[in-house]
Amino acid sequence: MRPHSVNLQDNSSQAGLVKWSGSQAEYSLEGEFPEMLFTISMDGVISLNAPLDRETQDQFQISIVVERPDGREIAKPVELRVMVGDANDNRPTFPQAQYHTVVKELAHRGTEILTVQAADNDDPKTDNVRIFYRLVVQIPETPRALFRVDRDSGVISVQADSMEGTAPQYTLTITAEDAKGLNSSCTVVVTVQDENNNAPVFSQHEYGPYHIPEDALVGTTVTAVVAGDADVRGGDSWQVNYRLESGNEEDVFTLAVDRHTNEVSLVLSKVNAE
Ligand SMILES: [Ca+2]
Ligand SMILES: [Ca+2]
Ligand SMILES: [Ca+2]
Ligand SMILES: [Ca+2]
Repeated sequence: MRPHSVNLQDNSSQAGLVKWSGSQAEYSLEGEFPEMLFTISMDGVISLNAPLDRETQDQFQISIVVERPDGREIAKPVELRVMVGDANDNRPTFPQAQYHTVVKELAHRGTEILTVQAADNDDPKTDNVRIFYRLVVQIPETPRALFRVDRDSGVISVQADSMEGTAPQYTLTITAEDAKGLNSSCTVVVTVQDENNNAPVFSQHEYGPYHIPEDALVGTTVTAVVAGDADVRGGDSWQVNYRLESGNEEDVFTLAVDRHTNEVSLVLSKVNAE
């Protein structure tokens, strides 16, 4: 015999399902379900006594056993299949509350920096798990719209033409929303990685003249100058290397660089042995 089929709604506890039209019979239910979830009355009315959860169990096979008061079977048990339809009772959630990623300063528009993916436990065959991503907050706010998130894929990419001159770090809030409006969010911390896009520049084309006393000792500093570099102070792209290009054929001078300030000293390294 084909089982009877009943459709119930996820997350609800509507009652009064089936009435067995029998006479002088005792009813009982058998099957794999939590005790007392389904009960059958003396009239043969099957009741649901607690909310169903499709995400725990999406169908039940129940046998309705009908017996005479003296225990003799009236008929073969009736098979009842209860199907639980999905309700949108799960919001999409991200596996992590916070993500960290890096974007290079010279990254161009469209560069992908991270993909976020939320999961939704509702029925995959329904819109209850159809997820849309949105970037809702960028801190700091300016320059505006540096990044975007693809609505369907969760791919976060650079929206600006250039990241030059931006803040060193941005915090983005991304939401995932299912087609029925349940949502949650995560934050993405984006660190902008400096690149070497600024050459060191001397503030003057020419320094001096400087006068060195005849009796100056080896180690005397003649002068100290600095070439400014607009890359991030202290980073590799900011460190300046100097060399004496000409005029020091006799090795009279050496250079000493202060790594903390980029300042270079011209130091007397040889004195004239008369
Ligand atoms: Ca559900
Ligand atoms: Ca959902
Ligand atoms: Ca730079
Ligand atoms: Ca530089």
